[in-house]
Amino acid sequence: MKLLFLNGPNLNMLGIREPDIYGTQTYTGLEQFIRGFCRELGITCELFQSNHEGELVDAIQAAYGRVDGIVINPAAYTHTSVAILDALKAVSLPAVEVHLSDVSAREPFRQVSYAGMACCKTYAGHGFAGYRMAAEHLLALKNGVIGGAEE
Ligand code: CA2
Repeated sequence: MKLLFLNGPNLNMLGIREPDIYGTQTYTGLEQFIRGFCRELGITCELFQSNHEGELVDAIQAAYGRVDGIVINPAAYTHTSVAILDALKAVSLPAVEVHLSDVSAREPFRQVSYAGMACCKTYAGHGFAGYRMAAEHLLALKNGVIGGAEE
């Protein structure tokens, strides 16, 4: 089981500002957290963060035929990027959307998720734990414990 973890713009700034919304841990802390639970779950992981929409699209395309699934926090591009939505649709890999904060309880512009339209599941408001929940969901999907049409 190999998963690609993608993080979008400004997530490299975690822990530096807005700790009330995004917590106090840094992006390096998030990387360590992801690598830690992947080791525990027997998942091979690739991590990529970019502040550039096209680089995220490139990373999704490059995942085609190489990984079993994608965990993506597109950050602000969640709410704007048809390009990321199209890339996720193009590779047709199982994908799960993650948000550190509970976007459903924030500003109206955060209620729309383009990327989410190509994802089989969304975890929002669970902080770092959402990434693990997403990986466990993709693992269960691969192992046939749950079905793809479940939600
Ligand atoms: O809750 C999430 O994970 C978000 O994807 C985070 C994005 C935001 O635009 C989405 O609506 C929800 C923001 C990324 C991180 O932004 C920071 C801003 C200041 C300091 C640290 C991080």
